[in-house]
Amino acid sequence: MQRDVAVVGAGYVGLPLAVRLAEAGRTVVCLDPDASKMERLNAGDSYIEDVTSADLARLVNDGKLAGTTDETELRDADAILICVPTPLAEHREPDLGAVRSATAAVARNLRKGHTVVLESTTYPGTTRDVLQPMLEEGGLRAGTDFFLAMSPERIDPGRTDFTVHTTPKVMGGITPACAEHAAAVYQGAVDTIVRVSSPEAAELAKLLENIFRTVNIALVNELAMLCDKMEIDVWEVVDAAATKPFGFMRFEPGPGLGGHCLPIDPFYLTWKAREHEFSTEFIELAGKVNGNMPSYCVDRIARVLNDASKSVRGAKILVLGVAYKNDVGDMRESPALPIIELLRERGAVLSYHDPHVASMPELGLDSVALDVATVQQADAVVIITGHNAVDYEMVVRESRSVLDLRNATGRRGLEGDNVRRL
Ligand code: SAJ
Repeated sequence: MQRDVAVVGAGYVGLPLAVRLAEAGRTVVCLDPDASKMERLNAGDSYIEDVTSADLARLVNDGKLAGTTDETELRDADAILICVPTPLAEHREPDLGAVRSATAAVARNLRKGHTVVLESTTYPGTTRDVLQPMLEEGGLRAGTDFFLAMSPERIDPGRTDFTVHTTPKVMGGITPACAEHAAAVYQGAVDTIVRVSSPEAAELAKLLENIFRTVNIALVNELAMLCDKMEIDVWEVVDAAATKPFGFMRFEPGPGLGGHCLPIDPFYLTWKAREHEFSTEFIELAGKVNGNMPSYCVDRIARVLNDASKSVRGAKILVLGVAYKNDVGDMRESPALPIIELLRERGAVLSYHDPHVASMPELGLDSVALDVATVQQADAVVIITGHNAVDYEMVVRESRSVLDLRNATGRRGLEGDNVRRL
């Protein structure tokens, strides 16, 4: 069946993109190796928080959207968008395995007239040096027989103020004709398309966006450690600096850097820069500072217990919030994991409450109910992620000690002699 667009990889990036394109009138097929996900998609049963089953079912029933595990369906699509993960491998080098297998599937089904767009976050040169040769192996040429471009995804799970529709889309083609054809795929589905001169510019723009965040988060994390020594409230300092209406952007200290983007994307550039004998100092320093935050926070917890004449060994510690950021259930690279492991190594007895994470099988823990008894039994309560669906007023009232790593209490006006903050 002929379709306008095929989306390869129907995860937290691919599915919302496919839904947006279908809502904009395109006929879309999602190709994903996970048959259970494709069955759920075809049944109108969403597996992605940002996509409602109602919207999905409507588009599927209208014949606008379908899921498949059959790569030959790529042949009948006019455009193919690759939205697969780009993790780091064992030695923190890029792992393009998913990108290569997706590209190989596209190459096996490539035909004249196809437009192929890479959306996955990656180092500059991936589209030209990895995808283009693979796609041209069969004899077709990018720019004349088919069209190849890069347009980095900017999906922020859970965000509602900016969506696929309203977030500007950066687009760089191997040739101008490639850029033209790729832009046409998104025209009408996204409000703004920002053309850049090459795929490399598009690849690097996305990395800059996320490196900018990791470096600035590391800056405030370093400041938090200095403020602790200087007995200055870093949260008050950040609040004050953030009153500057220009030339400043608010970042907050925390227990470390989690998620599927920030801890990973910058090291794609670090790896590529080495080819040019270039060391990305800011990225590596930020990685060190942010990577050190979990052990720094464990030392702060030990100090809180020590102030109550308690040792870490045998202390009952209740962790509030283990997801990588507020109000999501995603655990990827969450700093809660190393913090809990380090506390356990020192002999603490851990429990946690997270309204978005029912269990942590890798640690053999289930989320406990947050009630007065649970809070009172803890020698210390540690707020690692400041979810909104937590009764911080009760926590402050009933806890012996609270170490708040996110200022979840302070921003709610909750103070107490038993409360310490990062
Ligand atoms: N964090 C801090 N302090 C801050 C901001 C974040 O410690 O001031 C921590 C968070 O707790 C989390 C990690 O950093 O552990 C990453 O947080 P994030 O707000 O950057 O959220 P992400 O990882 O979901 O980043 C996504 C990215 N989106 C894409 O890559 C398309 C990022 O580019 C967005 O800027 C970000 O969402 C966003 O703005 O929400």
